[in-house]
Amino acid sequence: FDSEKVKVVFVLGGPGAGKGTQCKRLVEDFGFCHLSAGDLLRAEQNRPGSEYGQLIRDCIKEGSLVPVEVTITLLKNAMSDALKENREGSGESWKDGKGLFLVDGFPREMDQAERFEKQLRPLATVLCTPSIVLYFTTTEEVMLFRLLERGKTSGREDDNEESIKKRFRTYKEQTMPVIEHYGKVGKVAEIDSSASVEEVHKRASEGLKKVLS
Ligand code: UP5
Ligand code: MG
Repeated sequence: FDSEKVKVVFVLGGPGAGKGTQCKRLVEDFGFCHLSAGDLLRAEQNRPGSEYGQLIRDCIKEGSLVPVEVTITLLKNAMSDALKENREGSGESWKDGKGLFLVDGFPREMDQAERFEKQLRPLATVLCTPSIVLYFTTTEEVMLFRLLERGKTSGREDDNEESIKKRFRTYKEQTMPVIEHYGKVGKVAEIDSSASVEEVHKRASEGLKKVLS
C-alpha cells in the first residue's frame, strides 16, 4: 500500500438520497475505506464523556451543521487511523488496499470544503485535485418517503418530518453550492438515485470508474 496513491472521493446528495447504502455496496465490490461524517458525529455524540455530545445532538435534530472544527477533527482522526492500520497491514479499512477514501456526507458547505483541502489533503498526500464528487440525486418526495420509512425503526432523532424538512433546507442552502463549485472546476459524477438499490449501484460503479479514469 502506497499512501502517495491515496485518493478521496466526496459522496454527496440530499438526505435519504442513498449515500450510505451505495457506499456500502462500493466497499463490498472494491474494498474502499468508507468514512461517513454523519456516522462519525453520531458515534461521538454517544461516546461517554464527549464534550460535544449535546451540541451534536442539537444540531442533528435541527438539521443544521455541526461546527466544522468538530467534524474535521473526527474525519482527521478516522483518516489517520485508516492510513496507520493500512501501513501496519492490520486493518480492515481497505480490504484490498486500493487506497481510496469515500467521504460520505462531507463537505456540506464551502467553508468545510476549503478546510478539507487545507487541513486533510496534505495529511494523506491525497491525490485528485480538483476533488471528485459522486453526487446522488432524486426528488424530495422520494427522499422524504425513504427517510420516514427508515424512521420507523432507525432510532435516528432526525428521521421525522419536522427534522427532515430542516435537513432539506440546509442541503439546498449550504450544500448545493459545494456541488455546483466542484461541478465547475472538477469532476462530478451525477447519478440519478431514484431507481432500485441494485440499479443505482450499477450506475454508481460506472460513474466512479469514469471519474477516476
Ligand atoms: N434506500 C436507499 N437507497 C434506496 C433505493 N435506491 N431504493 C429504495 N430505498 C433506498 O438511505 C436512506 C434510506 O433509504 C434507507 O432506509 C435505505 O435503505 C433507503 P441512506 O443510504 O441511508 O441515505 P443517505 O443519503 O445516506 O441518507 P442520510 O439520512 O444518511 O443523509 P443525511 O445526509 O441527512 O445524513 P448524515 O448522516 O450524512 O448527516 C446527518 C446530520 O449530521 C446532518 O443533518 C447534520 O446535522 C450533521 N452533519 C454535519 O453537521 N456535518 C457533516 O459533515 C455531516 C453531517
Ligand atoms: Mg448516510
